Amino acid sequence: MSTFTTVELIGAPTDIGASVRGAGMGPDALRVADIAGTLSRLGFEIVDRGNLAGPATPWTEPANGLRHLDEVVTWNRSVYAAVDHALAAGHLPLLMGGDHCLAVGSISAIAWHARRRGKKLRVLWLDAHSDVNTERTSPSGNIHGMPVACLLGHGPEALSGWSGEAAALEHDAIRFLGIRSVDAEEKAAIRALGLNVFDMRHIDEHGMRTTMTEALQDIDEGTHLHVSFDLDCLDPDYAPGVGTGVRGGPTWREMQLCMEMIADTGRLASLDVVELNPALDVRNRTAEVAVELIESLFGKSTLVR
Ligand code: 6HN
Ligand code: MN
Ligand code: MN
Ligand code: MN
Repeated sequence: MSTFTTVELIGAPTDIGASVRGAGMGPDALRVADIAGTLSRLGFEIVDRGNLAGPATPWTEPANGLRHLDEVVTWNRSVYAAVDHALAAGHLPLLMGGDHCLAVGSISAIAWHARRRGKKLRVLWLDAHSDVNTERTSPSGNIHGMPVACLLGHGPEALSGWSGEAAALEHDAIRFLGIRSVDAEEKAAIRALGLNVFDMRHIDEHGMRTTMTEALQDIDEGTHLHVSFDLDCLDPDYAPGVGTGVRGGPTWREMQLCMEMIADTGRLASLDVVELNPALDVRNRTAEVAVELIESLFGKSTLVR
């Protein structure tokens, strides 16, 4: 379904932006769940770049509202370079996190390439959380709650401007899906910035099909479509292996439809899979569910017709 023939797997084994340990084991859990074999059976060439190296997580308290800022910057620099390299080679980068702070490096590199190629960048942010905190609003200081603010040009300076523009994303380039845990000041930011949020109430009332039709409404031939898939988007009944799970998310089947409708656009050009925490998982179930969903995202169809 994608115009890409080669998928490049990039492992970023770190929990540097979180305060729960374990997301650093995400890349290998996805490999154990056979992410490479699954995508190759769909007809893609797979290049596994292995795991990036980076600083250990020091587990210190936040300083000036930011936990582990220097290490978060270092990890994101490596992610930026790896994603940039994959895109330059004409490959589809699949970032295996790691926690969600890594989307700063990933999406900044993608925004730089999309702009150079004259593509319209659209990002689907599949998450229980809106991740739009800043060092001034965050209740935790955890940078995995801030990547959207960074990409919109409102985050800490050290994580801003990486795409070559003040903001990697225009406020209307990102659509949030599955949101159900938003801090009070994040709500104010969402309103002030005019962000496009399809929260759980919206999915409950309109269903996944209508919601996805709305979320994908302006995707066309000129679009670079990026999916930033935080596994806590799913209901924890289906995806227990996450550090900040929130009840009341989409079911396995609803999430499958979401992925199938994205695949149908034929515009998927890059992907982050983040927040998988094998230390909290049950027999690698969440990694297996992730691979099943990624399979649909890359065009496996359950349609019989
Ligand atoms: N994630 N809003 C909370 C915070 O600490 O800022 C939770 C963030 C979770 C982030 O799951 O990617
Ligand atoms: Mn997230
Ligand atoms: Mn989340
Ligand atoms: Mn704007």
